[in-house]
Amino acid sequence: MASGRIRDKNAPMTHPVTPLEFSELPEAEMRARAEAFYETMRQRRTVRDFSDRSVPREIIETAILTAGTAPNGANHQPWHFTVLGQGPLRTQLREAAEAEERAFYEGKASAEWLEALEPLGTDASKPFLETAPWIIAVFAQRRGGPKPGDDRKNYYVSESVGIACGLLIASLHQAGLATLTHTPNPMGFLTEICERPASEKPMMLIVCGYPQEGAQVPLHALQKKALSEISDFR
Ligand code: IYR
Repeated sequence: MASGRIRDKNAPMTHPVTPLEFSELPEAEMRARAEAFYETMRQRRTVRDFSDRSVPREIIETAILTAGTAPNGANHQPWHFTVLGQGPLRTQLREAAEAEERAFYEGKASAEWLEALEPLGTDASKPFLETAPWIIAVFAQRRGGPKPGDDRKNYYVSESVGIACGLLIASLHQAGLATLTHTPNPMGFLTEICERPASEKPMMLIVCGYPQEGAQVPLHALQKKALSEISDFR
């Protein structure tokens, strides 16, 4: 009888396996590393004013590789990242996004939504779409599979892509860069600008670079809920 996840050596092997590489840390070091990571991550800010200073492409590539390590449905890795450097596509992107944002702020958004956004001070103007050195457009693939070119159903697509975006943002922050998660709504224009298939859903833009000198952040964004408010232990 098989017990738990440990393979019975006499059972026929259904899928290839390899020994887990796992290095256990001394408890003091576990605590210190968890604290240090929290200290790093709590310094992350969503930045809306970007400098046009360049950032090496390799940092973006490594962050995307990091995003690609995210746990995901059946290891189909249902994501695609289109990276837009500075150039004419950015003007197109800005014009298309600002048109949607104007429609949002000038009518589509409910009064409740606009009220929720007030403490952030956002409006339809998105100059960072042209200034920031890199913009990563994230697409979710409803179909795909574990290998490039597969065409099978993907599973837990939003969850998988959401986790990948979290890792991407954490990697860029850890590398010393500022980011902005931007979600113009609707985002259909990204399919065309990035030349992606209609079967992929544009999920978000991750704007990345250095903050503009004198950049400010809304105090509202610094208010984080307490541990007791976001968790319970039973
Ligand atoms: N997409 C708009 C509105 C917006 C919505 C939410 I929810 C935010 O957290 C921030 C902005 C914009 O980018 O201005």
